[in-house]
Amino acid sequence: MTGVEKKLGVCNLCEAICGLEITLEDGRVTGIRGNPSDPLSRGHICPKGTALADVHADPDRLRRPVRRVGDTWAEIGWDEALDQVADGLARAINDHGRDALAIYLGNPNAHSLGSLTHGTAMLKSFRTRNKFSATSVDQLPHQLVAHLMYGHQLFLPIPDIDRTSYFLVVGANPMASNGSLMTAPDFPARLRALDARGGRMVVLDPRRTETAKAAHEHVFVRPGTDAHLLLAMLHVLYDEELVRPPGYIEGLDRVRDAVGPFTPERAAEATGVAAEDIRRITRDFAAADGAAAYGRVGVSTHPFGTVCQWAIQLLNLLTGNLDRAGGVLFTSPAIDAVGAGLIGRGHHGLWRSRVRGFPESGGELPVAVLREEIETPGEGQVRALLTLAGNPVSSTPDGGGLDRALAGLDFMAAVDIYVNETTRHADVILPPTTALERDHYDLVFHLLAVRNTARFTPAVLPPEDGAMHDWQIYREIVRRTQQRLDAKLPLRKRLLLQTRLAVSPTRQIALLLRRGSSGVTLRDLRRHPEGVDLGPLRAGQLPGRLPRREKCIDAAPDLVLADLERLAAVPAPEPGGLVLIGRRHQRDNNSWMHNTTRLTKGRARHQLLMHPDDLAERGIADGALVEVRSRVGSVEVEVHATDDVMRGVVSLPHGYGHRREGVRLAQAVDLPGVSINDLTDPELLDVSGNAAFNGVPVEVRVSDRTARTPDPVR
Ligand SMILES: Nc1nc2c(c(=O)[nH]1)N[C@H]1C(S)=C(S)[C@@H](COP(=O)(O)OP(=O)(O)OC[C@H]3O[C@@H](n4cnc5c(=O)[nH]c(N)nc54)[C@H](O)[C@@H]3O)O[C@H]1N2
Ligand SMILES: Nc1nc2c(c(=O)[nH]1)N[C@H]1C(S)=C(S)[C@@H](COP(=O)(O)OP(=O)(O)OC[C@H]3O[C@@H](n4cnc5c(=O)[nH]c(N)nc54)[C@H](O)[C@@H]3O)O[C@H]1N2
Ligand code: SF4
Ligand SMILES: [Mo]
Repeated sequence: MTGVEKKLGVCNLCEAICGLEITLEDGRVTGIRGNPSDPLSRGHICPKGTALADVHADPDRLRRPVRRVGDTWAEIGWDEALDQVADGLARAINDHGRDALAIYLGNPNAHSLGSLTHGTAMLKSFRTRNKFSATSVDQLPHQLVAHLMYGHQLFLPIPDIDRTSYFLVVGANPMASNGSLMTAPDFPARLRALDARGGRMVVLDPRRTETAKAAHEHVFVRPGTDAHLLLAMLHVLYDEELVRPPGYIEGLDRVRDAVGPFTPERAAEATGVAAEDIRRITRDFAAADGAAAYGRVGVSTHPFGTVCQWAIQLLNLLTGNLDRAGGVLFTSPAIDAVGAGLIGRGHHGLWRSRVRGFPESGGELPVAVLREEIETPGEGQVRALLTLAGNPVSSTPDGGGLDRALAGLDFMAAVDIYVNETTRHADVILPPTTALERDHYDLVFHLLAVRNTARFTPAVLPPEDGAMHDWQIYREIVRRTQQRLDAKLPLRKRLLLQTRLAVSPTRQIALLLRRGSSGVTLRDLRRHPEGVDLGPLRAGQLPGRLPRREKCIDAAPDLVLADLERLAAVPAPEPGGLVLIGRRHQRDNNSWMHNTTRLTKGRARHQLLMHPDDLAERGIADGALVEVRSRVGSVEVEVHATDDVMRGVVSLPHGYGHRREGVRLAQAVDLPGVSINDLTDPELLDVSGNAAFNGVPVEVRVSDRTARTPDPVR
């Protein structure tokens, strides 16, 4: 059969969840564009969305399970592969106990329906304390703060950017990232609308980013010091009597006392932001008719991420902007994973990591401790690892150290589609189908979106012959591992689990929609594959919707207040020192998708960005090959002079550095660039356990090796 056909699809690469219109010719994808009738994304698409076709067609992508044989890989059948995985996992557990198995979940799990419905069940079945995920190199502080203040780790207020008149952005670059914990497809259009209605966007960032350039005001802030600035803003609110909190809040006396010592003058010293600017921004924020403060990766992967996210919540709360149109609001998704209890409320400190004694948060340990749990002998040592859509060698602090540790595991399995920096250590890799081949409903990102919508997208392409979906793989791993365990789950639990795993993700969505209060059914969504509009975010829902049993917000969690002492004790930065921050680019996607020319062509963007005066001071020429050294390691990379970074700050993109032995990503290994996480430090953690990637002390000097011809930049 031949012919041209158009189908509606969805992009699952970032949190913007754009609706797509996909052209198929003879079953091959020949075109992808944004779907203008999607009520949320309204036709938006970015270059990565178009590259979804390349993932599907990628010759590097694994299509059959593979087993490592020495330095090479052999394709094997599913049955054999799944048995080998179950053998390896069960052996570790039977011989050394449940905690001998560690699991790491990467970012794409949040973007796959099957992983959300079936992955969680699989994890529970292993009952290991060594559970890790990208959460602890990303948004853990948000979850901990939401858990402590509101009573649920994912009860997160979303900036109402379509109605706000003052958008304060701290450490986020939505012009490149398309928004995070704020699903906001076509951020540029939303920003133009804000501007047209006379609103302002103010950005606090150590780099003059794409977002900073589009803002009404950009203020440089020294990396890692934002907590001082945000606390000083709270201080000003009290000092100038601008506080007007709602009635359903407790602990405000303690907040006022706690922020007392954090004056704008003290903040100016720490952050480099003038005290008068801090006062002015605070006054403007408090006076605005609908203001939203928003902080993301820049103040999450941060030494005081939890304090920062708490202070941002309080900025919104104390100025009356929580639960108010134009402020920050809670979504009302058709499937309310929070309200319905699909996701647990969260907890902290129920157990601790074996070696460093770091508390768990929400059932996970900080991935920064994974390496020592593998390398330190003794009862409870990690012997086997299962990674699910994750690349911790590239994504976690001291990835280079973890890389070496993985080589010492008894057994490793990966559910992944590539042989990359991490999965090259696996004994077996199980590759699931990819985005275009599976049904999708966004359980996570509707929950975090700036507008209430619902959309179900049936698979655009049939699975390739003999392929398995991730949820089918998980189901089989559970079944086969349980069979082999000496200490199986109790029969009742096992039956319950099997019943749950037997129901397909799509069927689960149908049931969950029926349980929700939107009135939308799966049939409705099948009839409207472009998506259904459920209206703008709603104001005035509190305190009724608060998950906390007291129906009251805790403004002063002990854990956060105690961390202010740690903040107060931080010594002043070394004069003339350099600190490292990361960055994202519109055409990069974390640590993968570097093997498509569609995204990598054009000017190089892997360089270390450094201020011209900092270069001059060290006698380094623009374009030189430099050595960047931290406590943990060193890398060599070309430097690019730019005053887009503040003095004392250098920046490397995250997700680069594919030239490791055995990586099978044909184009990516030729891409210049190094891994920033060969420099980041697992000792630098927020109180939540989140990695503090921002503000890592480094030294930069000319490399001993002769510089290669510098790549042209931007
Ligand atoms: N220094 C520094 N480090 C960072 C960050 C930073 O800003 N700076 N950012 C952090 C953040 S926010 C995040 S989210 C993490 C991400 O860290 P990770 O989640 O560990 O890494 P990703 O790069 O998202 O890797 C995704 C993996 O999933 C595989 N994959 C892709 N699609 C599929 C699929 O459909 N199914 C399966 N099974 N596998 C698939 C890819 O091959 C790859 O191995 O990195 C963090 N690390
Ligand atoms: N194109 C593209 N889009 C993506 C991704 C991608 O890899 N590429 N990844 C997706 C993922 S997993 C995530 S989590 C989101 C992240 O989404 P964002 O948080 O919007 O993205 P980042 O570019 O990491 O923005 C962090 C900003 O914080 C700044 N910063 C660094 N240190 C500090 C500091 O100490 N203080 C302050 N105030 N700012 C600081 C950085 O300069 C940067 O501009 O993006 C998602 N979208
Ligand atoms: S902004 Fe780009 S990567 Fe993100 S969902 Fe839309 S098309 Fe995909
Ligand atoms: Mo992320």
